[in-house]
Amino acid sequence: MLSPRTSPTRDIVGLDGLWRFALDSRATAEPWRARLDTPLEAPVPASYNDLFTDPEIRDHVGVVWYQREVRVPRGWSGQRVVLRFGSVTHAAQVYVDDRLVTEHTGGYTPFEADLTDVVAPGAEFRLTAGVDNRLTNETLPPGTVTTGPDGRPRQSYLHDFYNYAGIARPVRLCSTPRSHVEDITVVTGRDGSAGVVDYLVEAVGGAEEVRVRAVDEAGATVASSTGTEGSLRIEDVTLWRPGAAYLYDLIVELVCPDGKLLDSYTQPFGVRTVEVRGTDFLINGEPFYFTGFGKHEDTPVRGKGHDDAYLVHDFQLLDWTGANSFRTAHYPYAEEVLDFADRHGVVVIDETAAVGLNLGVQGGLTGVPPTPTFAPENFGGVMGDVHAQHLRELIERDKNHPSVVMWCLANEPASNEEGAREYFEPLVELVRKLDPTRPLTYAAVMFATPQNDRIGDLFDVLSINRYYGWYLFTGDLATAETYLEQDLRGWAERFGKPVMMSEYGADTQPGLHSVWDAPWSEEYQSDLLAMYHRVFDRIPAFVGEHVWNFADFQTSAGIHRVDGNKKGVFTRERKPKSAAFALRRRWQGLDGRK
Ligand code: GCB
Repeated sequence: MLSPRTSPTRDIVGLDGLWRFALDSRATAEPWRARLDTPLEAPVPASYNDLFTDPEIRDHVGVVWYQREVRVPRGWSGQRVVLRFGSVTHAAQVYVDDRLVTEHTGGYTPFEADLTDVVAPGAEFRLTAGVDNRLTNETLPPGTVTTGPDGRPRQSYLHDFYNYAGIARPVRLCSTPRSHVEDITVVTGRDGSAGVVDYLVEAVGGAEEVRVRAVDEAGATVASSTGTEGSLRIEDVTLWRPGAAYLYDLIVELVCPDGKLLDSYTQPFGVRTVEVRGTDFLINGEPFYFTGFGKHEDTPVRGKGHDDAYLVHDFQLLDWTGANSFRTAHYPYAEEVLDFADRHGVVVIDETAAVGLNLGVQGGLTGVPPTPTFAPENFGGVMGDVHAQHLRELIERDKNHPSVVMWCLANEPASNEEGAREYFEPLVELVRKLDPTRPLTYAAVMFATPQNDRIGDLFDVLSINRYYGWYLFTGDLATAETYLEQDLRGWAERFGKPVMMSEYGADTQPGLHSVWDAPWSEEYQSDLLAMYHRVFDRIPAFVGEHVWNFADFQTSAGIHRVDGNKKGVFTRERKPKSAAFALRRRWQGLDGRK
């Protein structure tokens, strides 16, 4: 599925703005059949939870309705008309007037409905979307809905970030010609100083010719070809490098035998290679060391709604700290984020929404699950198929982004439990088939040790989440340092693969200071990070450090969280804590290390 882009043959009408909004419990039956009778309006894109003061809306479990009118441009006659949602969290039912036009489950990937035969150019239609936020043991992330004593549904889940829901990414009405480019896949390599660009075009329509050309940033055509499949050679190629992005455009045209242009689509791409060799992570054949963060899509009021102002500011702060990369913890981020990373040379580890495949977390620090995680009644049943579908949609969406250098299949799965290998083996096989070019990883939970992990050998890079000095040995950094080093050396020795820290950090209340190792103080956060860095620098197989988290973020209510998770080195409003300056000194090389 291609990202919506205008071209000489394609138009887009943005449908963002205020839509009518109502809880299902307050709407009439089959609310898509008429104008939604509600005093409320909700912005798109945004999560709906924090917009209203009514607690029933914030904590709602189930379906809500969004509705607006849409007019199809008059000039679109003879065109194919496609409605596209960037994401709906977590499941959607979409109606055009009285008709169901599409359904989709999975809260962080796009979906489309072909409306060509349903709507008419120049005419208006009523667009209604039902949005379901329920998480079950057949969704990713998973969760459980129970009924409280008062008969109300209650949602619980196994991850700590708040279950924001709604239409969180842009909605667009797009026109394409009926004969059109449906999909493009670009894979790049190098041959000496030349770039080799293998492309595959999927076209729908008649027997028209496919013309392909690569254009550089100055607008010069540097290579061209014809046919749905082929290889372009760019002499003296300018590589896409971390910190020094360079993008070419692949212009794909469908042309009639008489020379008439039927469709045109421009796919940006970067020429770069990614490879794991021994214990090195190589980009363009050069060792790359990840510095950066696990992030979240999370801002005040908007929740997980995409926001270009926060996008720009967050990337400014990444650059300011000297971060060269981030992980899309714990779900695929908006396409706008990856496009920006492509243009600005920021490296991305792209993660699925598979967070919480671990019942051990219910056992607290013991990690003992109440029932086995991969038992058929838990995640050993249909979840594997659900997970496979999430991976297909992720790779289909993100395969052409040069910024994406690795797929992360899951965060903190129960990789130490029986059944983990049987669960992950087919998924790893699937991803390697869909994309043989990118390395694979998963983020290992603290209960998974170098001794009991069952899946590390299936992957290319070992990403380790650890909280020594926070959840374990709280306030005792000396003991934490000993255990951390032993643990990380264990992973490096057992697997002989690159190891990176995918999470480490400490909750920190800005403004709290101490001369001692006092958890929650700004000094403790900085000292804990410095302790981890000493250990990393002693382990040769180490390829990166991603602090948890870039910024404070909202969580569900709990006695160990005060208005959310405070492990950010920036506050939720993006103000720096002391640790941000300490990281900047290390990552910008101001401490003399570089
Ligand atoms: C983890 C999770 C992350 C949490 C973090 C924490 O291991 O991967 O989602 O937010 O710990 O702060 O507890």
